[in-house]
Amino acid sequence: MALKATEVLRANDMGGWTKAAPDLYPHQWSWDSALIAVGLARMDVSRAATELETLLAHQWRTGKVPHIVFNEDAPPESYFPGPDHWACAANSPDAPLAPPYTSCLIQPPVHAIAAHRIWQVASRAGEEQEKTARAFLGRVYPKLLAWHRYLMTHRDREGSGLITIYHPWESGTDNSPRWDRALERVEVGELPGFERRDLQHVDDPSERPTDFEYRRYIWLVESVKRAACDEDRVYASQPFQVKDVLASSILVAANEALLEIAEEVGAPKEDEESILSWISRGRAGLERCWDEELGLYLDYDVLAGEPLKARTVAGLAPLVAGQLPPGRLELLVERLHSPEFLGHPDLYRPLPPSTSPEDPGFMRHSYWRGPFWPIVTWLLWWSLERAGEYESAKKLRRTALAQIYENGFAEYFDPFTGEPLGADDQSWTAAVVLDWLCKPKSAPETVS
Ligand code: 2M8
Repeated sequence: MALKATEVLRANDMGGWTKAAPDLYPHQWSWDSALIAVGLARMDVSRAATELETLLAHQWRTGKVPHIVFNEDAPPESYFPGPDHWACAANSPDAPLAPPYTSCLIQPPVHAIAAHRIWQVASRAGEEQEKTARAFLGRVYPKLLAWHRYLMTHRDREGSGLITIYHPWESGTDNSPRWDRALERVEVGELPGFERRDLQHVDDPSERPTDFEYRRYIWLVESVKRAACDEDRVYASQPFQVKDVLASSILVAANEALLEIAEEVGAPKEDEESILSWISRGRAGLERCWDEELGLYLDYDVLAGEPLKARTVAGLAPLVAGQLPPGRLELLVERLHSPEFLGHPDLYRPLPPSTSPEDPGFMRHSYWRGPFWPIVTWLLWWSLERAGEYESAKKLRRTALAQIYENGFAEYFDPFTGEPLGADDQSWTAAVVLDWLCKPKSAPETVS
C-alpha cells in the first residue's frame, strides 16, 4: 500500500510541486500541497520541504498564501476558473510577479502544521535530514508568521479570533451544507457565460456541486475581482462573509506548531508573544461558536449576524484546536461516535461522513455534502492523538486504511457503500496513507 501511495505521489509530481489530482486538479492547491508535504516527508525530507516552499514562493505582499498557484502548462480547457480567469489578480500591487498566476482566495492554514511535521519526521531520520529540515524551518518561519498575521488581521478585523472566509472555496469544504443559507442570500448579478470543466472528469455529475452552487461560486469570484482583490474593498463589498470554525480551529493548532518552530529557529520574544495571543484569542472565539442545542460548533454568517446551523464534521473541528473547556473533549468524542456520525447504522465503515446523514443537507454522493474524505479523517486522527484519545485515533486510522486499501486512492468515498468518488489517485489521499503507515516510533500506537 505504501508503494502504491508513493507511486501516486510520484506520478502527480510536477518537479518541485504536486498536482492535486491527475486530471480534475492540474494545478497546485494550497492546503493539498501542505498535506502532500506531510506524506512526502516519509519519502524525501528535502522534496517535502520544496513542496511547501514552492507554494510559499507565491505568497502575496500582505502575507496571503493563495489557494491555487496555476500550472502554466495545463491546457486551458482542463480547469475552470483557470489562470486566464484570475489573471486580473496579478494586477494587484499585493500580488507576486506573474506568471505563474495565482488565485486571490485562501484555503485552510494547515501549512505550519505540515512544516512542523516535516521537522518531526526529519529529526528522527538522522543528522543529515535534521540539518536539511532545520534550514528549511529557518527559511519558512517568517513566511508562515506573515501568513498567520494576515489571517489574524485582514481576515479578522473584529479581533474575534475567528477567520472570515469570502468564498466557500476558502473553506476547502466547498459545497458543504454549512454554506447553504449564506449562499442562498447571495444575489447573482450579470455573469459572463462560462463552461464548467469539472464535470468531464467525474463519472456522475451528482458527485460535484450543482449549477446553482457553481453560479454563486463564479459570482463570488467576480465580486472579488470587481473589488480588484484589494483587502479593504473586498471586506466592504463581498456578499459572502462567514466565520469558519474549521479554518479557525486549524489556525489555533497551526499557531501552536508555529510557536514550536519559533523556538526552534530562535525567533524574537515579540513573535512568540504575538503567536501566544493569537492562540488564546482563537480559542476564546471558538468557544463563542458552541451551540448547546446541536452539541456542535457552528460557523457564523457575519453579514446576516447569525450562526449557520448544520450538522457537519466541521462542528467537531475544535478538537483540532485542542485544550477544550472541561468536559468538552469527552463530549465531542462522544458526538463523533454518536449515530449522527461514526455510529450511524447505514455507514459502510465507521468513518466520519463530511455531513451527518441526519442533516437535511446530506447527500451521500455529493462532494462535501456526505462522502467520507481521508484528509478530514487524518486531521481528526491527528487531533485525537494530540488529545490522548489513542483508542479512537487508532480505530479511525485503521478503518481509513482498510477503506483505501479496498477502494483505492480516491478523492472521497460514498459513506454507505464505500464506492470511490471524484478523482482517482488524489495526491493528498496518498500522502495521508503514507503518513499513517509510517507513524513516528515515539507515538503510543505501533503499526501492525
Ligand atoms: C476542491 O476545490 C476546488 C476549488 O478550490 C474545486 O472543486 O475545483 C476542494 O475539495 C478543495 O478542498 C481542494 O483543495 C481542491 C483540490 O483538491 O478541490
